[in-house]
Amino acid sequence: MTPNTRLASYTPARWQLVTAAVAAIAAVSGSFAVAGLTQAFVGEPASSFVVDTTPAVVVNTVLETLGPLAQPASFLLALAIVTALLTATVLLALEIEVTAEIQYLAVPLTALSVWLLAAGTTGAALAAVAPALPATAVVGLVEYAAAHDPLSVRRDRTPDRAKRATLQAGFGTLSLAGIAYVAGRRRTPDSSVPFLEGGSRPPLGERRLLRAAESEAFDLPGAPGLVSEIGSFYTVDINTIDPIVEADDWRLSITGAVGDELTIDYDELRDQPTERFFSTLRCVGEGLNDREMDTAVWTGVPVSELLEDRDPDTDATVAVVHAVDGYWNTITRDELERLYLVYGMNGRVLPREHGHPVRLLVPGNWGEVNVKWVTEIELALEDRDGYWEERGWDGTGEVRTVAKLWSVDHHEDGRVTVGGHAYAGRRGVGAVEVSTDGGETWTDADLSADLSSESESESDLEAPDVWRQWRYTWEPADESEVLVRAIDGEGRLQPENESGSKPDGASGWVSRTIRPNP
Ligand SMILES: Nc1nc2c(c(=O)[nH]1)N[C@H]1C(S)=C(S)[C@@H](COP(=O)(O)O)O[C@H]1N2
Ligand SMILES: [Mo]
Repeated sequence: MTPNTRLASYTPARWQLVTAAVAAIAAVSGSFAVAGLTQAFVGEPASSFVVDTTPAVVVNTVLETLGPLAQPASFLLALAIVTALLTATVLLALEIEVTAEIQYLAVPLTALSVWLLAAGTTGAALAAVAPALPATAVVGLVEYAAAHDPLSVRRDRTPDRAKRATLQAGFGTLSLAGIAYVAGRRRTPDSSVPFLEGGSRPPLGERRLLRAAESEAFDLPGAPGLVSEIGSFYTVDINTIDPIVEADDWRLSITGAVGDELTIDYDELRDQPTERFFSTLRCVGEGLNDREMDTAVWTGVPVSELLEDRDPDTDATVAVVHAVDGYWNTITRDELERLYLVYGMNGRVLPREHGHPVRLLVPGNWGEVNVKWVTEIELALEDRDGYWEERGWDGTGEVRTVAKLWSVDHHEDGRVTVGGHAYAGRRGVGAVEVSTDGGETWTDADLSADLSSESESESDLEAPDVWRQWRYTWEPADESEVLVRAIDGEGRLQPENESGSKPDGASGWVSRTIRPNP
């Protein structure tokens, strides 16, 4: 068989186009399988291109009309762009082969051009092999099948071998895409969020804290460690689609009853003296044993540093904090003194869903005080209701004490370990007590280390608040009613009386019926 006859069977341009498109989809799939949603994924540069070049007006209109579908839609657009680019690349390779009349020339050309495109746009040379390989395989298989396989072609009603081979490769690629989706999802770290100082790991200070949390944590099946992973850390806000605020565009103004008004941008904030510390967030709206309570290592700047030589009006009793999404909240003067402007979470840049690029953190207070996507701190002489206070909540003060029962582990020998997390804000957790007889008798549970002393606080600010894990193991003779309660660092017992979360947080002791394993 001469190259010419084979190529003749290949001339219908649309089959070249289909082959190229199939190869492009295989490339995107291969890349996703290996890289997941990271910087090394070929879809990533197109995705940031879409985000960067779309004007804010368009973004907002799209957000309004598409609502929660806006994010997947823009991602699909990015995928379409990169698939089109790759298709054009492979098409060019096939075209060159036909023109040069060199059989199989398109195979190495595909390998080279897809790799170049992927490596050039992502900057990840090794990971760029992942899209290049499957694309090359598709082109190679189609060419090979088109050139050989006369027998099966004869049995086939389709006379065009190339068409048949292309369709086969297409089905193969579809299954590849399915597998790639699953594999890539696994590989997508919470960590498509870059590290604070770039590179491939958290900065040293944050790493020290993360390691401390890891080594001190109890292993409680079904419950988080002492630090919650980004991605499983709860999120609560008033938005269907969170705002996108680029670090370069971010400004914070401190206004109102302040001597010198002050505007600071992201770079200036990052030049300020930094602290890194553990702090737990808990939403006032959560049910007693729910999971809207998590802990991270935060990196940020104490606002007191910024205010120091601004001479704020001593009559200013409150500060109203405003955010990009229209959310606002009022904090007291005392809370202002111990407020942080946070830009890092677990050694990474603050993720979008947690307020990128900068949020507030008032350690020890309910979650709603910790305004995300913050834009303005307005010092004021009179108290003002915040967003949730206007809606009947009263959850801006210090958190209530709670012990959660999040983990039940049946051992083979019949013993059971129950465990969870206890939190009491800046009061700290002093003890956790467990009853296995419906509250008749109580025993101290094991407590994980108090991590607050590990926090790195250069200012005089008090070490911020952090939860502790508790666990208790016993051998239930029969069905037991397990109850758990915390005692804060000031010796105060978690209140027993039960109430729902509105307006100021759920109250009561968590209980659970445990049956011995049959
Ligand atoms: N800008 C803004 N900040 C916000 C909110 C919001 O809706 N908008 N929700 C608050 C509430 S009710 C809680 S519990 C915390 C949750 O923070 P997280 O999503 O980082 O866990 O954010 C607070 N900050
Ligand atoms: Mo909340």
